[in-house]
Amino acid sequence: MANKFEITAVKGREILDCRSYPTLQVDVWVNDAVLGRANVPCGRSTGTNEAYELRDGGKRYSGFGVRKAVDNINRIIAPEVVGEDVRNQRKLDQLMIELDGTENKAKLGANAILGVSLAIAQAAASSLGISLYKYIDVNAHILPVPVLDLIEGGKLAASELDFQEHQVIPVGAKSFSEAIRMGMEVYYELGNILAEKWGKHSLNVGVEGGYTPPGMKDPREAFDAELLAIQKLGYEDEFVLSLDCAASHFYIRETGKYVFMGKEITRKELMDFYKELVSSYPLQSIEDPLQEEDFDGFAELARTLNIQIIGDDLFVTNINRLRKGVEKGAANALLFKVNQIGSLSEALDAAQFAFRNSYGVQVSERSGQTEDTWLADLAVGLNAGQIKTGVARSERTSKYNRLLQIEEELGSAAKYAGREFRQPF
Ligand code: 2PG
Ligand code: MG
Repeated sequence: MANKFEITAVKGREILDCRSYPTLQVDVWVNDAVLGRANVPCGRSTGTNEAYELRDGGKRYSGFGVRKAVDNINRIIAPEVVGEDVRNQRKLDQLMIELDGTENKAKLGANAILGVSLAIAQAAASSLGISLYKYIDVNAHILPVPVLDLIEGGKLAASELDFQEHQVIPVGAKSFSEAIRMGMEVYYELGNILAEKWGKHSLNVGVEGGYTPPGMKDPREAFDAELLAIQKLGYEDEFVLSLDCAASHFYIRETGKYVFMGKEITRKELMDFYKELVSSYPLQSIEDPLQEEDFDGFAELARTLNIQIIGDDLFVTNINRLRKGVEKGAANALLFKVNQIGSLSEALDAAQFAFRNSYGVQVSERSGQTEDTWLADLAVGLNAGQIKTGVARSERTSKYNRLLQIEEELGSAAKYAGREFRQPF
């Protein structure tokens, strides 16, 4: 008979993400009785330095199939992991990293390794009879502010906006459940405002459920509409604005310029534009304001703007890139996406390194999500204080619904990050 914590089976399978592209689901069985299951997310507006996502190529699913990764899980990883104690997360992650042997997990696939890594964590928590967030940290109690992407552009929407996400954050709410209610009320009200001014096609949504007003090109128009919705509801003191510019995706490497609102502009002009936005709007956070290799530019913005500057494509949840960032003072927050690095323990290393250096951590979805909810548990488990997981449809709301359960489970121990979202304690 296996011991109570022994991994007795590992099985990968191909499933669909929210965009109907294939992704991985992994089952880890403990003692033939307890199941840990995890789905792997995928990005679209990806950073160049992310770990390798293994796809099959060929005709099947237009090349996006993940049968090779499934095979790597079932034939290469499973035999190594079966028989091990499921609570040894770090040891098992290390084992898979060594089995892969490449710098960026190109052999087995970061998607394959991550799926097993997350399913191991889920299985360990279930074997211990506790929630995943408590398994991550016995002191987990901070409910994150939801960073709501209400108007979409860039690579995630068929709109003309260059910035990817025009977000609102309900920092003035008293609890997570109140924050979600207020955020969604703004979402409905914004829908009415946009439909009236920009036409009913505004209500078509992008990948994360945010609106896509036709003809809207200027991020200030997006902010104005959001602020109007916020004001109409009497919430002007309770919300702040934020952005994910995803600037690598409108950067022209050959010229070193950015194509923004139909014009080629210099890095300096873009940085001046951010200054103007910060002085005219309640803007408190900007993700990826510049292209992914511009550590010096990220440092200058962190020094001069006095708001949160988040590195997503800049850091790719990689402790080595984050270390370089900390040395240079580049940005002051990490976007935390576990599949950018490809194992839970390496992602946790990056988050802890960020905290230790007074960087904020925003736990984030990928545009290709699934109905799985481990992201919510990680946000609370890290006491991160901020989560970004889109605004509407079940692959997004499943995380919010899980956070509502966690808030209930924690009861009076729960604390909403609110205005302290950058450093919740
Ligand atoms: C981002 C994300 C999601 P993707 O840039 O932050 O919001 O996009 O998952 O496509 O990389
Ligand atoms: Mg981003």
